[in-house]
Amino acid sequence: MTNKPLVTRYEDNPILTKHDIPYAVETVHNAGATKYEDQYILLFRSHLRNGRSILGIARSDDGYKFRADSKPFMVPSSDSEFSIHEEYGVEDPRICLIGSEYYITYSAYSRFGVRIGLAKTCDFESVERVSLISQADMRNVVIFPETFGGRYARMDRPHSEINPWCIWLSWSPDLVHWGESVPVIQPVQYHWDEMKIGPGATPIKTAQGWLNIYHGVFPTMDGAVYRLGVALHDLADPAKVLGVADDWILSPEDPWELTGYVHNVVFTCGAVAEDDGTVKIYWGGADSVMCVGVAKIDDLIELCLKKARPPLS
Ligand code: BMA
Repeated sequence: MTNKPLVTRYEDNPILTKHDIPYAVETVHNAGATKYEDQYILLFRSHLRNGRSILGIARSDDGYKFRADSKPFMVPSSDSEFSIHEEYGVEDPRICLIGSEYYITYSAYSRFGVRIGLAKTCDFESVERVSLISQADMRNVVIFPETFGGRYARMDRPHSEINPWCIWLSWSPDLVHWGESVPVIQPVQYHWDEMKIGPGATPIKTAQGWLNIYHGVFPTMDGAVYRLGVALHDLADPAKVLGVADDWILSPEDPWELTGYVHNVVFTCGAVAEDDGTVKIYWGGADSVMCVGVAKIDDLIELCLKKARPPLS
């Protein structure tokens, strides 16, 4: 292995900050990403001045230069089924295209804990809530964009006071009811992700398997450091992990990743695979701004398989 970074940061990072948003927000971070009708879409999280979060939308022709819409895309619901669970805000969306619908999983925060909400849109103009799809406490849910034997699969990350905080995989017949959950990747002691791990971007289908770009956290005397890592899941059975890369692929380095609302954080909720074998990875820097970088998908897969550690050890 050379010292060459696997992810090449875009030279004009950060690509979106609060100064680019036409309404009052304090941060722009942790955006889900996808392509819709030749446009790149970022659904980003913003803290308001009361510390609670809403979701905004920004669009781009090239995946680098984004323009935010004049209004937020999702704010806490006023419909009683959802409002009781979204009182403290909506956070960290992931986008998954299934058929012609874009499904959005997001964290719904309230005095009762954090649950996952499912919403959908077919045009990124209007959005409809479908259901709450987890109990408290759960964060970081990413749905696989295909079914397996007629069932949907998702990766999730239950909270627990009992370590370790693993990545789990659950199954569903209808995207609403989920079960048969199993842990699939576990943090490793004194590794860069020893404190906790969680799903990041919606998995990317490759010939060798599903590429999972996730986040891992290491505790230091100066607080937690959030980094990104990769794992490869079996194409036919995503609960089977073919390899977890021992090394991280991205660590906070740029000034806007090292300091901000929460220091030392790179956190992804979305990536877009391109036809040329590269992937644009989008990440929040220090819970304050949005950044992008490019990696070769084959390099990430090679790291999963050739520099692997056991998924559960
Ligand atoms: C996690 C989540 C993320 C956030 C990260 C770093 O627990 O709250 O939304 O980016 O912490 O603060």
